[in-house]
Amino acid sequence: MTLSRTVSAPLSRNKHLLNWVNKMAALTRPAAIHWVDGSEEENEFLLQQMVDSGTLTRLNQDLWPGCYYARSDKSDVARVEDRTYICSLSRDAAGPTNNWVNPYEMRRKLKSLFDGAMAGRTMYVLAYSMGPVGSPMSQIGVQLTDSPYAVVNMRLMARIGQRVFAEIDRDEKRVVPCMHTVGAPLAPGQKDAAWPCNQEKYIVHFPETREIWSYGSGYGGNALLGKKCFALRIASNIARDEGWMAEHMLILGVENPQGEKTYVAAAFPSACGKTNFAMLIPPAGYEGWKVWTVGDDIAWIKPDAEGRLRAINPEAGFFGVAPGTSAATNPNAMTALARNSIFTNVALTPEGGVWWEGMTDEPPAECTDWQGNHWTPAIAAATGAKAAHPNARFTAPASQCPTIDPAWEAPDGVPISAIIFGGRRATTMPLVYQAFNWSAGVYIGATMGSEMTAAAAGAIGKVRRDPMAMLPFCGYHMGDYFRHWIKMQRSLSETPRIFHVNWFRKDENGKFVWPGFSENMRVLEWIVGRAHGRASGRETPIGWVPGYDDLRWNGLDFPREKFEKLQEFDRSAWRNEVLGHEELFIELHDHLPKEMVYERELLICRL
Ligand code: TSX
Ligand code: MN
Repeated sequence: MTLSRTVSAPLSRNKHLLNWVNKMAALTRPAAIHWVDGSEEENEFLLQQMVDSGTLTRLNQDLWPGCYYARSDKSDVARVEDRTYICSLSRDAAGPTNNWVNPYEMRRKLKSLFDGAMAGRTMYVLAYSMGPVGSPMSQIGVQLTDSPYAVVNMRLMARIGQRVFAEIDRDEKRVVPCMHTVGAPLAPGQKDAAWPCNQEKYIVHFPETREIWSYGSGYGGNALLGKKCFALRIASNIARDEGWMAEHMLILGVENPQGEKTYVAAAFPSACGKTNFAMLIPPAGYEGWKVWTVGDDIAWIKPDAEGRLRAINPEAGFFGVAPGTSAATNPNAMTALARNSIFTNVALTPEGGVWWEGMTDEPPAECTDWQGNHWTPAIAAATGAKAAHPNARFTAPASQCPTIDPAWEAPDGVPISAIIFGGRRATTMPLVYQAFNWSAGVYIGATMGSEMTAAAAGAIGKVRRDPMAMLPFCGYHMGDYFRHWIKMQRSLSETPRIFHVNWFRKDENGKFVWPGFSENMRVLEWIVGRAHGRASGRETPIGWVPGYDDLRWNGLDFPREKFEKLQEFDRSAWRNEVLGHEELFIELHDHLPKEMVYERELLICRL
């Protein structure tokens, strides 16, 4: 192997790690190997190198200090679910909701794809910890990547570098090996693309050997392997084997005026405003109340010695959807992303700033859109061109969120008193209801879903089931995953209470009935009250619901009749709803825990 540049000295003495790095370098044949130490100077060096190569634009530092901008290839803009594989030994272990390929066959394929794939590039050896370094709930990965963009983003999303190598060397901790290449080797003298990638993409997980191989993409969840690939798909397998839970959930803390703090975790399908909810600001009428943010996307939840669930956010940053994020919808996110952030596929303004649809009421007079084209509001009106891609992202340090919880890096996590499921539903689902018990709550999570919007493929108004918001992220059979949820109760002295919310119910004119956003605090207060056994509720066939007088209404003019409409239980709509549950269950039937069948029967009887 010939290396045109100095190989930086290995930062670990772990011989398994060194052997693996050498073996993978021999396979992918990079021009250099760079062990990522995670320092400020190294970060500056990588950023400058990407500015020079045209991958990044340095934003106007007076407006956006420490911020950079990237435009991806137009074919590399999102996770690729149809190219995502769970390669367990048996197809049955992956289940019908995952793409499966025989692991031996897939290894052969990957070996040929990765053969010489890093030629002409630097291979970065990126050690990262999901969760605070040294926490008993944390897990370590090492990503070998030829994407400096992935390195600088992972630096914001995880704890990386020297301190993680030290952790690996300290107690020979098991490490998840993660291979990543953009799949664009460079011949000598060949000019690089601003966003190198390959039209062919593979996002591959080997759950038994706890490995990740990602080929052909530099974008988000395809390339930042600590996030969806490790913290959800691989971690869900580890969690199932070890008796804990890796969930697609935000974590927030509600502090009341007495200083009592209650933590909840919540799972929503996409386009429900999960990040906004994680950073909620209490409305008028809630003086003395505070909502603290622990995480906006992933929760690792484990029973402690007392049998209570405790959760950590395994991430260190937010990789949020930019369009729709504004000072009106989420001022905390706007503060978090105002400095030291990376923007991908938003629009670039002539002043060297960024903009996206929904950021301000008034669009800029002109800008460069996410594909590098000239954009004006007139062009947009005539052609429908979007300045920012709908999946444009900001990568921002969690520490910069004004409401970041003082305990967000607590090694033992925070105690979880309630779990919230939700979906985007125009009908049927009330604003809020509480499950009768743990297994009824698991049933609610297992059957949750969102109605298709115009953007998604499929009939508008049809409910797309997304169990626990884990459909694209559960690394094994979904029926076994439900069983694991059911079984968790046995290791708990007290189960968190389980709720379902729906901010999106519409009236007969197609208008949202609930104002949402900050006003969701009123629902959150009831949930916290119920979790502590103080708030009252009424029994209905689907669960416990608040009456009008069970919510706080000061600061909001929301009439009783409107609330009754929002909470209305429609028996015939629910009969239809239960039929929809069956569709998913049929697919999973041979792995479905009997509790799911019983819960369904009980629900039908009550209807
Ligand atoms: O994020 C949202 N949340 C959660 C906030 C904590 N959104 C944005 C949608 C998807 C990314 C919402 N949209 C919410 C919501 O609670 N509710 C709605 C629907 C809605 C939209 C506009 C209004 C009201 C409701 N406007 C007025 O009432 C004026
Ligand atoms: Mn997510």
